[in-house]
Amino acid sequence: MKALERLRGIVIRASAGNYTVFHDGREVLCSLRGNLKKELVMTESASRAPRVVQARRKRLTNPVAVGDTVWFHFTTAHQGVITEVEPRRSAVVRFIPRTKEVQVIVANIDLLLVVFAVLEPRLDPWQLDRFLVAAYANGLTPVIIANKYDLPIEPQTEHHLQVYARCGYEVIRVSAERGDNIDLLRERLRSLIAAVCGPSGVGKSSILNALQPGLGLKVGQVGEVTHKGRHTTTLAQLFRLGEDSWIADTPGMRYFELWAVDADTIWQAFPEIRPHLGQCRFPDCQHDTEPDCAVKEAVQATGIDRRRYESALALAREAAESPTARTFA
Ligand SMILES: Nc1nc2c(ncn2[C@@H]2O[C@H](COP(=O)(O)OP(=O)(O)OP(=O)(O)O)[C@@H](O)[C@H]2O)c(=O)[nH]1
Ligand SMILES: [Mg+2]
Ligand SMILES: [Zn+2]
Repeated sequence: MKALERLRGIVIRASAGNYTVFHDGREVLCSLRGNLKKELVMTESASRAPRVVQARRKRLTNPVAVGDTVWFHFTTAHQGVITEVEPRRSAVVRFIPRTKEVQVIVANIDLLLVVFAVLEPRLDPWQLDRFLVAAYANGLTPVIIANKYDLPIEPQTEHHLQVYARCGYEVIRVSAERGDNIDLLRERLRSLIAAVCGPSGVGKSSILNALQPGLGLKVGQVGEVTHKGRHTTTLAQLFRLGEDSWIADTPGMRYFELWAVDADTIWQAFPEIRPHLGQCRFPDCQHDTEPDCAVKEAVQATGIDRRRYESALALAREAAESPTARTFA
């Protein structure tokens, strides 16, 4: 018999020990080599993202996740077994309080598309800030997608979008319905793995459908209302866009649960505030009522948006009060 050929692929679906691996234009249903699970827990990759580091200290429920690059070999004409998992570049993880385990929702995401509508529902910058902090804590690069650009834009919303752009965030304005900037977005995603997140009803599924006609995701249906007290079994799934781009639809990511994110990390998550950190009179300055606070001075003296500062302050307070599991969006 011919020696088993090792092949490389990407996990696009995972459920109950079965992994769909995409390789050379086809899907191969794979299982895991017997003791791989144990080994992987020991050798989880060394990413510097705060949450990934935290994740390595906790037990992982799923050592192989959607988005992982794996090596496998065929066991039958259509099925295979995964023998190796490459180290992760990033991981979106979720903490399950009941079992104290960590679940990787999706691995190796290059970009996180934070989708909001300009109207219906109106863009809520406080909520958007939470997603952006969550992206930072997960070590992900966010891109703000302002959808429903076919609807009238209120001056306040336009103002918020300009503030985000000034802070250095990439903002792409699209209309899934009319097709505005969908080609531009598709180009932006080329050769990358992206995931969408954002509140319900903003048009995430509509954008995926517009990017990839024929995908046929259900639109206009409000998804599961809450994840409280349990975790859904539905994890991410990767959809292929064109030749070499992938986009994850991640049901769990409407609700970011941030855990073990401390106040410092929250302040650092604000790129316009970051350069002013570490310069306050008190090393443990909360940037609130303390005298000689470099952050507050910067808010007075530079163009830092006051609402963004207040948003950071509120999130940092929240983090200080309940340092463990919190629902984060
Ligand atoms: N006017 C307008 N409506 C849109 C646009 N994109 C989506 N919609 C509508 O917004 C509603 C919600 O769209 P979905 O794509 O289901 O939103 P979603 O973000 O996937 O929502 P969940 O799955 O509940 O998280 C639907 O009625 C869409 O037809 C757009 O660009 N313009
Ligand atoms: Mg949807
Ligand atoms: Zn300060």
